[in-house]
Amino acid sequence: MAEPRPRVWVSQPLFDDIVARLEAHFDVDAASAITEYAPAEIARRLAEVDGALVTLNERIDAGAVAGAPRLRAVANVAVGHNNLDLDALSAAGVLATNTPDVLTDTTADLGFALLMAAARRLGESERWLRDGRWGQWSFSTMLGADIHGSTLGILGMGRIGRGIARRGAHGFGMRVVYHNRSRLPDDVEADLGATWLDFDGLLTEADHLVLVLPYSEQTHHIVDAAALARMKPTATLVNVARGGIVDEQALAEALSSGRLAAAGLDVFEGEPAVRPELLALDNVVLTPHIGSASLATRRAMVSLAVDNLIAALGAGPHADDPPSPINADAVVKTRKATDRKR
Ligand code: 8YV
Repeated sequence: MAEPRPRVWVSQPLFDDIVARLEAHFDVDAASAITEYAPAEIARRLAEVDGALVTLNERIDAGAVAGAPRLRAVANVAVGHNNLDLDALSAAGVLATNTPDVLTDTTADLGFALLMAAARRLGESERWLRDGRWGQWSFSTMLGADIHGSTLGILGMGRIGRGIARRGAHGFGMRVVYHNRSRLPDDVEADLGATWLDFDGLLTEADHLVLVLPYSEQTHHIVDAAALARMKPTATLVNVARGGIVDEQALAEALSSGRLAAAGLDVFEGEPAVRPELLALDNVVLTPHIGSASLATRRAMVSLAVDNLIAALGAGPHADDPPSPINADAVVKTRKATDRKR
């Protein structure tokens, strides 16, 4: 008798034509409407499948995988994977994958757009014009901070950080300084025109500071009241990483007291909720987590996640060799140990 086909769950409506590629290999249960899942519902879905294609909105933790004996792969449609408990997935022998590279430049573009919008007060200017206040114009209306020739600070120098460095150094003649756990090789620094500083040096020297580091326990609220107090009062802060990196209450206070000139935020600690204190401020530009949101890039992300899921479940031309695994080494160890016990 033929083996039953593996079953996969697709948690949200993505691009139907791309998701349809899964059907060549698997029985697919794809959500037809945007859905907010309670943890028990995620566990129930995972219990029935061999693989899942999920977004950042689905938290896959120990509880979610505990009752999912068939589950072998979770493909995240995002490069960040703080929604996945990797230890729990690895311990259960579940391979997790993400979508790096395809979104690097689109997200770097958005980081730069937010930086320019915040420093040059675009949101505030537009609201002012629409409010019919142009008649009150004076020579000091909407004075902002220059981008060109200023010092661009970058916290986290991964792919997106480097994309932002390139835009700043080569496009706007900025001096680029960065802080990262590990320094880049000299030739990469030279190519980017970027100089490593310690965290305090980065805070004090940057005219504009862009956050692009992964979120973890170690980076939770790394930009807190003390860090904000070290920044120039004329500085701009941009966050395109994860909301939890910034203490938003401290940021709102710094922005409203004039301790910090401006901010551009694409990510928030309680997404989709945004703190009322931030919503009330004119000197912060707020966008709803659209870093990777160009049509071409979102399609490329779904396509890569589909390739990952097909390969991770041992099908397709790259069977068992998915393009972007996250926890492959740990999973191999778990699976070997499980095989030994059998
Ligand atoms: C999201 C992101 O994937 O990739 C990431 O880590 O934060 C974004 O690209 C996207 O906003 C969909 O949730």
